Amino acid sequence: MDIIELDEIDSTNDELRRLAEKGAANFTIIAARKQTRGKGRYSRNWESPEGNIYLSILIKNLDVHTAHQVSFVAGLAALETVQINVDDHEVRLKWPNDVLADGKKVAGVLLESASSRPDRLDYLIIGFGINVKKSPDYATNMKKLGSTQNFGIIKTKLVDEFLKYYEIWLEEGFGKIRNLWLKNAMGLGEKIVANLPERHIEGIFVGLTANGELILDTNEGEKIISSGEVHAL
Ligand code: BT5
Repeated sequence: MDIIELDEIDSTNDELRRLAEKGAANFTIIAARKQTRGKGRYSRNWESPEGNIYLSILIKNLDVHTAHQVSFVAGLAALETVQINVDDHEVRLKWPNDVLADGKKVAGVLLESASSRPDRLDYLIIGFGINVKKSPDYATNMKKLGSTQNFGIIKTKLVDEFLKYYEIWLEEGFGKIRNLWLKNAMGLGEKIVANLPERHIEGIFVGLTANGELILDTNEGEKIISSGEVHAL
């Protein structure tokens, strides 16, 4: 798979959106050495100095009802990528798709989409930020975790792992992806808190629904969380 390599860009997601609007092909991939306006979810900032991976993949014409499941496909790919060479550390997925090593964030994924019809997405952009050599103080990176892997190999691995899990999703369905994801989940069976815009909900993280929502067992029964932030208690 070819990767369009850029030295610097505002955001690989934004650049890929611009390319998509001009008709870029399915599975166009772009990567940049650094970003000047890297983005997280909810318009948050993603620190993007040179030395890390910033890579976005374009997928066109997905079913609008299942497209968000690709978020778990992407999480698994990021997890496998971070895990090369960092065996002595606990690398886990945090819902919906952060990768944490020893409890600190080492990678994040941002999904963005566009649709002009009710049933299909025109496209989905999957943006990966993987801290290879640099990270904010509160986070971590692969080098700190002992990885000596070559940058190019890590990038190729990320794309290969994404395509591998994407194929599994297409052929075996979300159930398989969900199970793989849960095997690597942080806090399963433990008490966590979900921060929603209007309130916080505490409960035991018991699993994911058939659609990837978080299931919390709370004092008021089972609650289904479809978006937001979760933290260990
Ligand atoms: C994410 O958002 O984790 C998604 C990050 C996706 C970044 C990629 S890079 C390629 C593509 N192009 C883009 O412009 N974005 C994508 P979220 O869960 O909202 O986490 C954001 C929060 O993580 C921030 O508010 C900070 O607290 C923290 N943070 C910022 N930069 C970080 C970094 N480099 N490493 C770890 N944590 C970081």
